[in-house]
Amino acid sequence: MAYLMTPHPFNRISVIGLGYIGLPTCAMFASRGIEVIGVDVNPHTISTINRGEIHIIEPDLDIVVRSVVQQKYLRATLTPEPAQAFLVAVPTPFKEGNHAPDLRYIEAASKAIAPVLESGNLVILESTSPVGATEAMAGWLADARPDLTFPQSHGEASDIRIAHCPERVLPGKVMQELITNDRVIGGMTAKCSAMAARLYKTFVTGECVIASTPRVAEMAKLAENSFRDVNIAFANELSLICDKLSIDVWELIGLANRHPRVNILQPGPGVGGHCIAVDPWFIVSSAPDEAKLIRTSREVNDSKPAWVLAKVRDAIEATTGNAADATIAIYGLTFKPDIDDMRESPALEIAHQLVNSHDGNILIVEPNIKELPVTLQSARLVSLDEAAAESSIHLMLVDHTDFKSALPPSGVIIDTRGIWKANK
Ligand code: SAJ
Repeated sequence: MAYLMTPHPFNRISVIGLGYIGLPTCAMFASRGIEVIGVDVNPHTISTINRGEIHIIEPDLDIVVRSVVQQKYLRATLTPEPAQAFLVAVPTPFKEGNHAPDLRYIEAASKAIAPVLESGNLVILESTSPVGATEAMAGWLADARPDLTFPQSHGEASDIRIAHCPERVLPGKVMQELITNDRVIGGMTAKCSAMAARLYKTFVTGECVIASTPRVAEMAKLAENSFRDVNIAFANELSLICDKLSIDVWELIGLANRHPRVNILQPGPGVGGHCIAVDPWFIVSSAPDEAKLIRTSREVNDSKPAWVLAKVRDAIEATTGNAADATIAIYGLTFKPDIDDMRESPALEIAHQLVNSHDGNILIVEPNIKELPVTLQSARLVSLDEAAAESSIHLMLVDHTDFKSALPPSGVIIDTRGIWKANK
């Protein structure tokens, strides 16, 4: 009996936005033999990728990108080209001042791909988005292409299929989690969802779970990151309470977590990154009167850097009458361990404040960067040994693997991650 294989319905797809999510997603599809056109507004990003190189740090991404560019499965360009499916993975920041979501990059991406859309195409919004963003994207596409029909007006009979499928991968484990995590798919109609699920099944081994609407899929992603933010805020609040009551918060959490239904997260200098420090505000912005706990958690986490800075000021006063005599070593600048990403990093914020206010020397140890950001040029990037030998105040901000194996230096230690305590 002849064995008939169903041909893969997608042989050419396009990813708009070649950042921390878009580029790994390109790599995944391309490594499965699909022609991928990556689109970005940054010419440097385009030329880097077309040389088979990458402009971000993410384990194993470089190997895959080099291979798929060499084999001509992945090509990057500034101008969108026709494809069967378009995945939009552009930033969704909030507006300065009021934390309202800023959808300008989704709008720009919609307007950029609209001219090349063809009947039968699928458009997926992957960017973490406020509730209603997928419908807004559908509106921008429809406005630009009155000759095509869209699900909001023509339902299952539409020319174009539209879905939201939020990315949910952990920076540092993107290449693994893209494959194994379940995906939430919220199509504007059942056919939109089915088509999106078929596309992701190209490389996803996790389940592709269909949500009833794009709105619930949008909210699911926001709820996931808010859940984590609220739980980290609980740990950060405990660290303040324990400090006041002269209790070691790390010991406390270790003891409490021995309860079978308790799993307290780790306190730190605050919450960073472009996701957890941002996404809960989208919920607050949509439901300001109801989202009390979510807003307070954001405020608790955002206030932690100021608390750490007060601890440093206390340490300076306790060790020397003259601040200029105190050399401060800062351990870590990134928003979490073993990456180079400093976006929304509380450690970077603390370093900036100290560089701008401290009269003495500041040394910075950050094994994941080769040079300091320009805004920190008056500080010195040094090795762990140099920092330990030359400083009187040691401020541990990021639990990098290199730091965890180092012995605590002598002098005053302000350890926001609880790693040197364990080494004592
Ligand atoms: N943090 C703590 N204590 C903890 C855990 C984390 O202070 O116990 C801090 C980290 O130091 C960091 C921040 O929280 O500053 C966020 O780090 P993270 O590792 O919790 O999360 P992200 O931002 O790297 O990735 C999150 C993930 N979301 C969830 O785990 C619910 C990821 O799955 C999402 O895909 C990603 O956000 C995203 O892109 O939205």
